[in-house]
Amino acid sequence: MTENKTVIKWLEEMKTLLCPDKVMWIDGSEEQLEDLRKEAVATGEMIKLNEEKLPGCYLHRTQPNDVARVEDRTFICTRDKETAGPTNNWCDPDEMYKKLYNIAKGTYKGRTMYIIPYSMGPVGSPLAKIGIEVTDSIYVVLNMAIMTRVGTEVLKVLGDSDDWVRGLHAKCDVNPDNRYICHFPEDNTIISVNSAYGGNVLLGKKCFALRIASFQGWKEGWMAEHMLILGLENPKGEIKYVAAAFPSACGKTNLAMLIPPEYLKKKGYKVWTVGDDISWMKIGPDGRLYAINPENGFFGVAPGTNAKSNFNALESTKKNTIFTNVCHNLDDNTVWWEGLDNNPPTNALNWKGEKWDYTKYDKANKIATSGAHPNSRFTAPAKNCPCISDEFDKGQGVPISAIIFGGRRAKCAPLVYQSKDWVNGVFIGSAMASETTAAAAGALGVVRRDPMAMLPFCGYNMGEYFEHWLEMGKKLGDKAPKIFNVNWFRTDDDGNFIWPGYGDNARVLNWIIDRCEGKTDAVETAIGYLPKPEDIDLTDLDIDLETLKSILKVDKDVWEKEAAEIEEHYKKFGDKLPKELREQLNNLKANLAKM
Ligand code: GTP
Ligand code: SPV
Ligand code: MN
Repeated sequence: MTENKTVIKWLEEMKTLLCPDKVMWIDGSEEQLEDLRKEAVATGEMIKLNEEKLPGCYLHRTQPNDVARVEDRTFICTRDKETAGPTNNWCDPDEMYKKLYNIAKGTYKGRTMYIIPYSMGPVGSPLAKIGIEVTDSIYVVLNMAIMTRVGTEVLKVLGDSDDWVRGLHAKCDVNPDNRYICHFPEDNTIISVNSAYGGNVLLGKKCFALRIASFQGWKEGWMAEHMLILGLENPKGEIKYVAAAFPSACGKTNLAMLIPPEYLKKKGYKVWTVGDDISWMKIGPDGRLYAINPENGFFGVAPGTNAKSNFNALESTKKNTIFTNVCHNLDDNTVWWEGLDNNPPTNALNWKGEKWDYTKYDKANKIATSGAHPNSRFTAPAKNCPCISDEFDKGQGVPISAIIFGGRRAKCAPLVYQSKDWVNGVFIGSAMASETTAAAAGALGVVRRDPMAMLPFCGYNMGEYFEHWLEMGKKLGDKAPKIFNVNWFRTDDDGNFIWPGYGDNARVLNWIIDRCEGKTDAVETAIGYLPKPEDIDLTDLDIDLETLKSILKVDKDVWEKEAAEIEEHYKKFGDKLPKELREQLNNLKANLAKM
């Protein structure tokens, strides 16, 4: 398949280590993928779904102990511990290679070693990068073939270059006590053992496109971010692009594909999706920031996805999609999840493959009683998406007008506000917090600081990462995107969301774009510029101005507590915390004191 000496050498090492019975290069052809699907169905690894209702779709279940990313078993292995920084698990690379090679040794015996050459970003794009993943899982091959561009073409583009990311995945016996997701950014290498779930094993995604790529971006002067990218088209047909960073399961896929409310649709507003999870951004020849989506598909959260909340995501899943850990409707061999509709199947298997009784569903104990796992997912080709952007496949990137941060905050952050400038925006991103979700193993609903939604994904010292953001701002100067913060998740005293969210978030996007174009005023507050309440259009909504005001409120006491928590959060970074951010915190405190 290739004469690239660096590739051949590494693959020889892998073969010697793993001892596969067979070796198969993934060439990207439909015939080869179809053979693999058939094989996976024959072994029970995947279930073929109803060909009429869900053509080309499959269901896969992972082990019940292997259903989400495992942050406590994710490591950044750099020679110097300081390089990994205070927010990552660290281990000495030599020690970790030894440990992982011991775990993986001989585990491909009786199995096939699949070699997947893949491109993150359109093949040949100046912003794209190449990886090779070896795996013993057909599920991984088939998912990678949706999520990335795989095959022979990629090797042609690579030629004899050594600029590619090595990825070893070995399922082993899926033992959680020996599960490790390890990154060696100084060697462009990823090793993942004892898992077979999504973000742990589709090595192009979080492992490469965020952890390794953020490190590369730091060294090479670009950015790899946990951001969706969308284009908002106005009635004149102009499209403005924004990138938004929200933590896992906080609404990126939903915002990326939103359908504006009827009154805006009628005027001619429309959203085009460029990406729903990851953004690679580089300064273009005109000095603006350009973004590509390095992925080729969506690995989206299934529960809550329905024709009303996210029509475009649901449409994307109707063909050639792999469902993981959803509920299996045995009556018509289709799939179901909580929030799809109000008709749970009566003859069904839950995400563990057990007979499921929907009447026993208990919201307080979802893992045990739900049909679909709360972190169940669909892997759908991007080209299925009815609103996929024309720019998606082009590879030169789209110019970003605004960067938006956000998270789940029941009380603190207002619906939307704008930073005073880039440095203030970096401060807002660095101080971001959100309630934890089912996307990672661990406690749910706990507020944690998640800077730029990158806490689990930054491949180096987060203090240096903040500095890198500040540096990018200096290079961008007055061409820098404007930075905003949003929060769709403010709740009332009964715990209900106050803002309707989903498609209605277009109302907030419009304010953001208006601000970027200098078309609308704002109110200066202690934390940044807030909208004048009447500037958020409430047409056809049954929210009154008073309710809107309540979610635009900056509460002095709440924010003083927030400032104290940010101070605590900042302590971790020691002398790596850029002094500009320390000044920003002091300014915030001074502004609050004046309130
Ligand atoms: P990852 O794929 O884990 O990175 O998640 P994501 O950020 O793409 O989140 P996604 O869009 O899949 O949404 C996750 C959950 O948030 C789903 O249950 C959605 O229904 C819910 N959600 C998304 N947008 C909104 C919103 O505007 N308001 C409310 N209340 N919930 C939302
Ligand atoms: C996330 O958790 O942010 C995801 C899913 O997008 S995973 O690929 O598992 O990381
Ligand atoms: Mn994500």
